[in-house]
Amino acid sequence: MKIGFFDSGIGGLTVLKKVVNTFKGHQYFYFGDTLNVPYGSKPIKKIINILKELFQFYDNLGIDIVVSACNTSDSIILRDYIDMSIYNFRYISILKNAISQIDKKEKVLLLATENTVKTGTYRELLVTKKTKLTEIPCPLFVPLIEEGIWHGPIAESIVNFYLKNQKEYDKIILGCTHYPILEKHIKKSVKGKIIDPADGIVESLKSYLSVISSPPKIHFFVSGDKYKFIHNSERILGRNNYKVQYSTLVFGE
Ligand code: DGN
Repeated sequence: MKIGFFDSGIGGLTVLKKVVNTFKGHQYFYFGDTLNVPYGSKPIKKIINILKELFQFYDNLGIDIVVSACNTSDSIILRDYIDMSIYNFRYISILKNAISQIDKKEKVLLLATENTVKTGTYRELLVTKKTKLTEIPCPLFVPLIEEGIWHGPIAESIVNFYLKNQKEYDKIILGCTHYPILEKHIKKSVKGKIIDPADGIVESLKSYLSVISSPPKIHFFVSGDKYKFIHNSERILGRNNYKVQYSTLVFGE
């Protein structure tokens, strides 16, 4: 099968990694919009235009399943700004797969981008669970991660800046696909069970994908600096683990 992913940058690779490691030998496509990262503070109209062009491109490629590896985009898409019924692929929402891991009446902390929090989509989806929700936008996390600063005192102090003096939660949703990269620091700053929505995505995909033992093929499309992306993606996915191809592609110009 052909499975497409998208994110503003390298964050969605945390989702891709879990999917590829589970289902292996399919054909994977990943769009990392590093020219326009971060989406968290971009005008929503700009993100919508980029996504519409990307979805048409994926549809033309004959992609079977498109996985949202970007909470910010998904929180906009679920608001019906884009008519998803015109595309032939199945769309997998990351927010819905995060919510599926939350139980009723839990005390939940949502860490996400400014735009994700602003859309209120998580808030609305959680209403049925009657949770006690606290939302913290963490706008410095994405630029930090895109710069490759994942460990050490700078990463630690930025995480601490947003999360100090937090009480204990039942669940902490990593509501941005970049954030699992800082999980070690987040765990030190605030107590609660970490929820990575990517785990829900892997579960959902079990209904559509079989495990194929042959090596996976991944085609990366990157809008910004290709070599910076390759360096970061090798740090996340490992080197030489997959057959990979990189192309430059820009949407929303
Ligand atoms: N990784 C994305 C998300 O899950 O929201 C977007 C991050 C960003 O561009 N700010």
